[in-house]
Amino acid sequence: MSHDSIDSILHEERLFPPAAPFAAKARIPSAAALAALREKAARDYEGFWADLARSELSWQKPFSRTLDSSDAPHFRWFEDGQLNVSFNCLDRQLAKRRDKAAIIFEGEKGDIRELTYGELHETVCRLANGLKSLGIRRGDRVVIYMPMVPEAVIAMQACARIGAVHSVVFGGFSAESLKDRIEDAGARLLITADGGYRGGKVVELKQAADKALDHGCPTIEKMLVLKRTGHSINWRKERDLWWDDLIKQQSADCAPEWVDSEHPLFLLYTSGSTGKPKGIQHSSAGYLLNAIVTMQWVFDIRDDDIFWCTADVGWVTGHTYVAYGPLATGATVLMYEGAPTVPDPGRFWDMCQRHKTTIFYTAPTAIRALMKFGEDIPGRYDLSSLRLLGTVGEPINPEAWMWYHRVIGRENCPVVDTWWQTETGAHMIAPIPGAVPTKPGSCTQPLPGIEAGIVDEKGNDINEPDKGGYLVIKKPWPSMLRTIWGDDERYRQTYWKKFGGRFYLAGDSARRDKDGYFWIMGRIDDVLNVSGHRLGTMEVESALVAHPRVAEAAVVGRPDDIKGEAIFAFVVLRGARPPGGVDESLTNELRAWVAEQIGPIAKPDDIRFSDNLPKTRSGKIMRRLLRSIARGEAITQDTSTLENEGILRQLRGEE
Ligand code: 7RM
Repeated sequence: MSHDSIDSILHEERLFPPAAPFAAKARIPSAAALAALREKAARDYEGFWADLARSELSWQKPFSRTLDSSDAPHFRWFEDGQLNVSFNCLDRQLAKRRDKAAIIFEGEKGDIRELTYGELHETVCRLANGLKSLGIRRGDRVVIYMPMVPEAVIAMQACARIGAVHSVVFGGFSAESLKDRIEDAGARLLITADGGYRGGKVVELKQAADKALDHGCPTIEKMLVLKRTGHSINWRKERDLWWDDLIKQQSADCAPEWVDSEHPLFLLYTSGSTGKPKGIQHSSAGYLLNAIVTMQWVFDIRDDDIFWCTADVGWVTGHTYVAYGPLATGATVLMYEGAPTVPDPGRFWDMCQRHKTTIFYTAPTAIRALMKFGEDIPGRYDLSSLRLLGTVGEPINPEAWMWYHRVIGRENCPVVDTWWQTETGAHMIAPIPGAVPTKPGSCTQPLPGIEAGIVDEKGNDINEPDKGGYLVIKKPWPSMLRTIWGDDERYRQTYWKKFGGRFYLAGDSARRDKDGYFWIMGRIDDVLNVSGHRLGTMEVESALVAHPRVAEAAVVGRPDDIKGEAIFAFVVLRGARPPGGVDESLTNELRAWVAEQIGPIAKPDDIRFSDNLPKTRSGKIMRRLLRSIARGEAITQDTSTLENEGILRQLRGEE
């Protein structure tokens, strides 16, 4: 999105102060308490983070140096300390919470399982020993390609326990995407399941995993398979291994592997402006610290909460707010395997009622989709257990915010709109519910210790209210990404080059209103946000041109009521365009092709065929023009420089 479209965005004036009963019990109970925290961070930035790291993390070896910036843009936090993330999530809960539910799981078909901290610890230890028996060691990469079941978290925790680096690949990604990620990470082990249940269907994970390994992935030695569906699958005896067979012979004791603070905890691939996803590398101590403090500040987590984050563990939200943050704070986390509309669109509310969910965190796209089914559906359920609601992943329109607040929260629950990214590891800009009044559509203000700003092209602060600019973070923070796996140059280029290494470039544009509230406007790069999922236009284009009939493709986003953005593809076929247009079957074939190349989330919603793409004389595709066309807007761009002005009619679908 460009900065000049900002004036058209709604100016929201409604203000929701923290409800007195909520604030009275909140961890940060007032604006004054928050101001004191901010003041401490401003006065002594390193001391602020060092104190939190000492009080919130359990260290095997305490650190003495807080932040080392001598090798910027590589920042090292708590560098000489040692700890183990799984110890911090599990072992340290055992004294007080051994019999407390750590995970409450519900499958799409309604099967329910509860794992206490004691049981979770035991299973994680068994699997960790199992991984060691397969020769997996500190620093080795393990790819996890699983349904949304407790074993996905167990696998992540087991890796953390032995210092192996996990890379979770979302179960909705195709064999091809899985293969690319395995190869980029050079993983030795793949952990998957025979399948999972989602949207009333079986997701054939093992089949996709077989296909990925058949076409490459030479570094993979073993495939560990969890039995979830019990359906028949192909089996390679020398390579494949059942999860249950591996862990049943293992001891339930596994001493944690103490690692340095900076030891990589995980890689997570995310889309950028090229066709190749970036393996975002996170640290151990710094990552966990921000996961913990945001659970406390933003979610105000308490021991009696039932915390439900609906994100899949394949996304960063599922990492920080399913697998790590809730466990590291001793919370009970609710995990759901399936789709929000199975068996009907009351599923989420039914689950909130049955499990007495107190904190509910989901994506705007889900809220908008469920909103369409009307208020009667949530009205049938008792949602009185809820005390806090959250959103993440994309801008939430004030209308959806108000609906969430009124219909789901019964005007009793603060709504926290949390801005952050795969790269930031945890919330960066979000309301602190007992202290910060909220405005529908704004993620409000940066958290204490996070120096977010909005700057112009030169990197100068934009202080004028409502004027858009680049969203940046001006100081390093503990959970920031450390690099892009295997491509440090891209790390420097993507995040640091634009402002000469002074600021972290988030890739979003934003404005700040007269009260200092942040409003996220959208991406400044070629990244789409489809239902809160990041997708590069180049990724979809590369998938399209890999099809034998496609010569060229250009992909843009257009606004969509539910998904936020929809994918619009302009395609030039090889050879002459068939007279009378292209038949529907090719459109369907290309959509299915993209689903196979990347995953169903990347399927173009519209495909328009033309003889050529609009290019400047230097050969650049005129994306702004294509965006206008995809949105059905009048074309205001100057098209006189177009090499081939005559194709405009085709692109508009008029021929
Ligand atoms: C957590 C996550 C990151 C991108 C980010 C934004 C957009 C995320 C919000 C948001 C407006 C929000 N990680 N985004 N949260 N936009 N308001 N509260 O989503 O790496 O997958 O995506 O998502 O564009 O840069 S992510």
